[in-house]
Amino acid sequence: MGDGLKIGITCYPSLGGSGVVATELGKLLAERGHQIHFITHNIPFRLGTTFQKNIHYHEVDVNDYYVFRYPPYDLSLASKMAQVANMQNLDILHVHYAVPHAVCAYLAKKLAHPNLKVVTTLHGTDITVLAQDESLKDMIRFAINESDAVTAVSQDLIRETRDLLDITRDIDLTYNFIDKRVYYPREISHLRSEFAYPHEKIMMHISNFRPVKRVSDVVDVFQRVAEKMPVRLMLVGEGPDMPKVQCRIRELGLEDRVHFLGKQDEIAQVISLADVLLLPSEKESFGLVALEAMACGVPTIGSITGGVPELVSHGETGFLAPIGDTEKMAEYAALLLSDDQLATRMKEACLYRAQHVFCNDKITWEYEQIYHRVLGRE
Ligand code: GMT
Repeated sequence: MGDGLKIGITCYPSLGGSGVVATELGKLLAERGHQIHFITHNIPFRLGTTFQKNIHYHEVDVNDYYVFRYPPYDLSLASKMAQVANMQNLDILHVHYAVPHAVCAYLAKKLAHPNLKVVTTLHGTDITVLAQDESLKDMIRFAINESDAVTAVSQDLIRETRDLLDITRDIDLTYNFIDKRVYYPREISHLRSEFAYPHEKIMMHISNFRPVKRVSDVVDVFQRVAEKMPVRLMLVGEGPDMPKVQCRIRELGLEDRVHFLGKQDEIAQVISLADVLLLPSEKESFGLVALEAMACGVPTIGSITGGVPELVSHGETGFLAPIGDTEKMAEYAALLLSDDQLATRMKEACLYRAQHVFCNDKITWEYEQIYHRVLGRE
């Protein structure tokens, strides 16, 4: 096992980019010889079901004694973290998403052996939404200040954390990453013909269809482009705004040109079908799906918000416009989809940027440096 560390990872196992990043990081660290212990209420969905060396899973059981109106998940989690830390002699608890995980890790650290260190990774809404809630603000600030290291997925999120919580401590920037063995342009010509004729271009949106994603803007951009050229829209994912979006598509008479794919697991394969990804979000601290698209050679047209401008290089790997400016986004989309040379140039730039700036080896190494630093083993 050599210099391998023993690392407990806690995340939301069943939804969102933060769970994906935490799980993929755990898998990569395990490949590098670290012992990884997932401490979650369900098996993280990206973990898969096959046996993987160096990966362990510890399920958090919540006590639902009849006096509880709300079973105390946070206490069960903290207690499980401490048990696993002691039983496995963990070096690090790495928690993804501050609420409640960073608070639970603080409690666990008090209960566990004295050498345990806590690393907290902030992902976005744990700060941009929850830290605005006065009933949680002080608790989040406390847990961040008490962590041995804190990382955030974009410069913008670091800035917002400082502004909203008045935090002055160091926060490390660790961008999200993709596994380049999984995310690369797939050979999908056989599939593409199922959705579009050869002369048509494919626009795509992938999200959880929450209001923050502004999926109505996706439809608006698509309608504007469809007036000028033959295009199809593929919508991937599900969520609360889906009925509204379906209704709008019917009102506009666009049903024949829109494909609803629902939730999909093989994202690299699905994204490879697209000529452009649309991400017009109101807020996005990073925008993992735009990175997944970039790694498959697909440019993104997105909004200027949060960490998106740090990820999508305007004019090089996609285009950015102000939030809600669907006219500008449609203009960029039409430009990209009608100029093959520009599309090829952008595809190459996407592949280069994904592999050099956001590749798994680089970011995993950065996390390892942080672990070694907090353990005083630099
Ligand atoms: O907002 C979501 O879609 C879920 C949320 C999460 O906790 O997974 O996403 C946040 O974390 C992702 C992974 O770091 C980022 O790519 C998303 O941009 C961020 N979402 C927001 O900031 C709204």
